[in-house]
Amino acid sequence: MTAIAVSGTGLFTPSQSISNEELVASFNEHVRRFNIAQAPAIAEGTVAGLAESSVDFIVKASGIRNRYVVDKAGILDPEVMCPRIPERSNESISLLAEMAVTAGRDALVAADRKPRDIDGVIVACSNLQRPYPAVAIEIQDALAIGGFAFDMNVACSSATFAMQTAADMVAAGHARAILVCNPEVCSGHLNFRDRDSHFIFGDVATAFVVEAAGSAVGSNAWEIVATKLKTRFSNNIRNNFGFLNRSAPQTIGAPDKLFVQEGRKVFKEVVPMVAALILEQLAENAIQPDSLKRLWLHQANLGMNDLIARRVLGRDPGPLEAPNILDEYANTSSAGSIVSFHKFSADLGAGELGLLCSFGAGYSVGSVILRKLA
Ligand code: CO8
Repeated sequence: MTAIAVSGTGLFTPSQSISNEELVASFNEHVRRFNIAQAPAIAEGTVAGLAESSVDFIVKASGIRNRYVVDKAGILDPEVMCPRIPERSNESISLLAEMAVTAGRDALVAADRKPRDIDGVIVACSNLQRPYPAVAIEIQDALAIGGFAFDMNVACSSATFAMQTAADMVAAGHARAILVCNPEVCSGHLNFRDRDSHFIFGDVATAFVVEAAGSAVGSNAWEIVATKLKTRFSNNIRNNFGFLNRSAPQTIGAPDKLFVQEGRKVFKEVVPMVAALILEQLAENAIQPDSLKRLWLHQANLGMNDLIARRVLGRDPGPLEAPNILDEYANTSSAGSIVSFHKFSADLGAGELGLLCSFGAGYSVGSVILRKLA
């Protein structure tokens, strides 16, 4: 079997950000206005009054302190509470493709590759801007890459599932190298009026190049030692937005057409599923957990990551063993573990092992053992 590598990564971070303090101030203003407007119905008991959000709760429950977004003004306006993103003409590059192209160029530079060296583009993310033409084909066109391109979606696990897909295609000889992009405008699908989840997500794009390990020349290239994917159906993270919505017009715009989750159930059910899958994968590859120098985990919740790291390592992780980017980026869905890998992998030495793992809606878990090349 040909050895395959992730030979370079790229990152696009939006220029605007929102702190917890700003987000909570806007949410609480919405609550105040709603409760005043609905005061008679609340007093009668026919409408439930809304409760305020709190910065302390957000930090304690999630570890999130900040998020980057593509439009701050719309999200923070209590009368709007969603990003305002003007439609672009079909002749202009779409927002998702634009973000991915920036991250993709970065990844090509890191891998020391030119577009002519790449034979395929995969966009792997939670929320695609449109059904077709594939955003990946738009990126392929913008970067002047040959070969083929397609979109795929496994929610938060999209990047790791695409890593295995790309690795399989390169190993099978279908492409010399593939650029995988993970553009995530999570703010577009987040219900900023929902107290339980309004703080969870941020926007970002990541990208990485997958090619044969033998030809990888990037200075931070990692051989893919093993991949392991698992899915198990659950309704605990769900979004019912889709093309059939117009066929049931009475529920268009209902809260379930945005991100909805049973956060506590997700926490309880996903932690054991992820820890078991990682331990199984390590055993199958005769790798001791202690040999892993770093865990680049999906960035959904700090408590979840601490627990998973503890179960895998059998002890508390050291400060840099399972790096956290949640505090700055919040949950960026499929891109989160790649952001962590992008920022916290270059310092490791040749031959050292790390593990990249994403998990989320589906449920889905994707785990990749990586070994640093020389
Ligand atoms: N401020 C103050 N108090 C609050 C707030 C708030 N904002 N929200 C809830 N509370 C209160 C509750 O009312 C409750 O009060 P009480 O105890 O009196 O009933 C108390 O705080 C505790 O509430 P929870 O039990 O809900 O709080 P948790 O400790 O469970 O924390 C979390 C909530 C942070 C959501 C946590 O459960 C969590 O992070 N779970 C894991 C979730 C997760 O990982 N999800 C992954 C989904 S992402 C994915 O797969 C991709 C989807 C596609 C992306 C879409 C883009 C938008």
